[in-house]
Amino acid sequence: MRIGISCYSTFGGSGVVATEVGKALAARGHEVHLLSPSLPPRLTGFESRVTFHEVTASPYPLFEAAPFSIALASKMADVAEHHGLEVMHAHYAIPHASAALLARLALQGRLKVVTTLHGTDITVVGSDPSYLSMVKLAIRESDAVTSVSHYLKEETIRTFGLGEHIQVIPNFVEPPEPTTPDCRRWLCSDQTRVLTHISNFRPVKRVMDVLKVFERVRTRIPARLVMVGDGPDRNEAEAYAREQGFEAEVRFTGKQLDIGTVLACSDLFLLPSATESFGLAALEAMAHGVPVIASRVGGIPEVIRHGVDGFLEPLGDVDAMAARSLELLTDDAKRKAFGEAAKTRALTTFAEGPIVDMYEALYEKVLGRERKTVDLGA
Ligand code: GMT
Repeated sequence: MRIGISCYSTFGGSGVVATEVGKALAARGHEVHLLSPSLPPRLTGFESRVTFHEVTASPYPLFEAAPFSIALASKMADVAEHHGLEVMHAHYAIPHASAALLARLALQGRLKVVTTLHGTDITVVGSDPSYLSMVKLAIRESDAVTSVSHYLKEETIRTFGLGEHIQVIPNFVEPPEPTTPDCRRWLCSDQTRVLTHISNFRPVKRVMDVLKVFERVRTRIPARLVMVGDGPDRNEAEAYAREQGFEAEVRFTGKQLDIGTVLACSDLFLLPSATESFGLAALEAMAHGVPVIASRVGGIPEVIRHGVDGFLEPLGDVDAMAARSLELLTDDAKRKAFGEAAKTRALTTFAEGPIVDMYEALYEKVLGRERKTVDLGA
């Protein structure tokens, strides 16, 4: 098949999933065209069947803001026309799905549109009156719609009153590359426990809760906190660590491409989000054998089993999260058992192969074809 994939190029999970789906499809012999405002962070190496198309909205004095959605729709239509794309897979409803529908219109229906809902496009920004009608249109008019968790499907139906046809296709993770746990050396001694958080530091991630959990843990055991990522709440978090006098125990790394090395050095992952449709960062931690302490919200319980791969506590309950953190950090055998369970779950239930099979089968379904075996030599 010739497939277009449209996504954001930021470090967020939707761009990660879109890029990994594209790479996996290309490895199966499909021709993949990735459209994004800039090179997605996970598209680092040369992939022989992946072509990248940068989407740029040209400025013009009349425009108050360059219309990215129109530039994206135009690029989708051009790439589909010139490369004979059959399917455009839009990752994140706003504006990828509505742009894909416009491209389909421009091509008089000669392009199928598959939309994947990732989370905040429904739960946070999607229900904002300035986007709501277009998100509804995307859910109603796409040839197929997927969501990354059952929670997100239910939330879509609850918010928009439609979406019974949505197919749940969860996110996936690949087995981690072998890494040497080098960062332990710059972080701490072997007796010191390492807690990690990775996110875009937006309010929904509640990074202050991460700091407050760590603050409680550090008074009981030697510990370090690694904060990976960047975003609006980073300054407040850094200031809090300084004001409370534990800034030397917290390392803010900023955005990192190599999260594998950080996770390989971690004993525990913290994800106290206000909402999370899935929690891809937690799944990546689990794949590295790192247990997770998270809030019991959204789709997180579909990923992390309470008392098996980690612990889920009420939203904002930093005392409970700290107590659970200490429970695992002070008991090596328990932490190892949780880490092993987490790894097994990540690499079996959320293994790449069967999940990419689901996307492949869905494309074939919208194209009205029977399932075919792809010849890798083609
Ligand atoms: O978490 C974010 O704010 C970024 C967002 C994105 O689109 O990249 O993440 C969402 O999609 C991820 C991939 O499907 C999910 O793992 C995240 O849980 C989801 N974020 C939220 O629901 C807050």
